[in-house]
Amino acid sequence: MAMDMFWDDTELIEKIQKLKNEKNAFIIAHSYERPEIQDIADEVGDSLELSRLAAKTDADIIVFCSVHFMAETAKILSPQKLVLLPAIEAGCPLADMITPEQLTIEKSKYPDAGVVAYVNCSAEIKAMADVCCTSANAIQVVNAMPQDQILFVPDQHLGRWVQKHSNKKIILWAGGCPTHQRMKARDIFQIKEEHPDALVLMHPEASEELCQLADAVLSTSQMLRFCQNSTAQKFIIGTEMGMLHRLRTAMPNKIFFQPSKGLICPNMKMTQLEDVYESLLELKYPIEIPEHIRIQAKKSLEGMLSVIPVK
Ligand code: CIZ
Repeated sequence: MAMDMFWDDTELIEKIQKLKNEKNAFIIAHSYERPEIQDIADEVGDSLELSRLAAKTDADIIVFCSVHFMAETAKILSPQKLVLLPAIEAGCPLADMITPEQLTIEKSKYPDAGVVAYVNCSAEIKAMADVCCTSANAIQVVNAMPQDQILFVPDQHLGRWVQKHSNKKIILWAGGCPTHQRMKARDIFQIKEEHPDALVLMHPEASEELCQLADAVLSTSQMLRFCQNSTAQKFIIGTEMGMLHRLRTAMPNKIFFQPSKGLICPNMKMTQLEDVYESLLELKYPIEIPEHIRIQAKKSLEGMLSVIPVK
């Protein structure tokens, strides 16, 4: 009895909704968040879709259930709003694989190269780049650059994927997402054997070997649209497991498989309902960015949006 009461979230969810309305807050959750967090959010999406929604809403408070760089992106675009990250320790190992000092050194080695930063990086790195990109628009952004040489940071796998679709010379940074790297080719062979009629969709943060095994290489927003428009019924989803909840919610009649148990991002799973409640109650944890960095980082994000607006 006591256990049942402990795990019943109904009351907590009601308290969250009440506080949200009282404080005119907007709760957004990344597609990699826990199912119960996605379910209480006003919107679920990829980092940039969510930041743009955050900028459009007339809410005073944005509770961004995700990791630090994503909440930062929302703050860069909406400096007047209070942007809260409920689990302050939720970082991103990929974003931590590049520092401003390291980028300064690398830029000096390639003075003629344009610098393209995947949005999975800190506000400081965004501020030092010429332009940002997401996994949904990286190819178009790189191809629109005036330079022939591009220093692409910090994800080497996405950079390699872009290189396959570009005549530019891409200089790769040795970063990568540990979650996507835990997926192995043998996982795909095994699940394909069990479900030969399922299409394999791979995220470009996965290794080249895995991308080669896929029917399509897509960002999370592209995966959603692909599955909605496809006549296929079964899909193997090569990205963080939270995405399966988003796809199953949007398409309850289709079947989605997770190819590897390793596809779980510990940072994305840090935010729990209790954190969202406390975040709203105590206004924890506000994201702040020094204004000179925010202005430069905003230019890099706007540069990307001028090449290819995110729908
Ligand atoms: O930018 C994002 O939200 C991430 C991390 C992946 C994607 O493909 O949407």
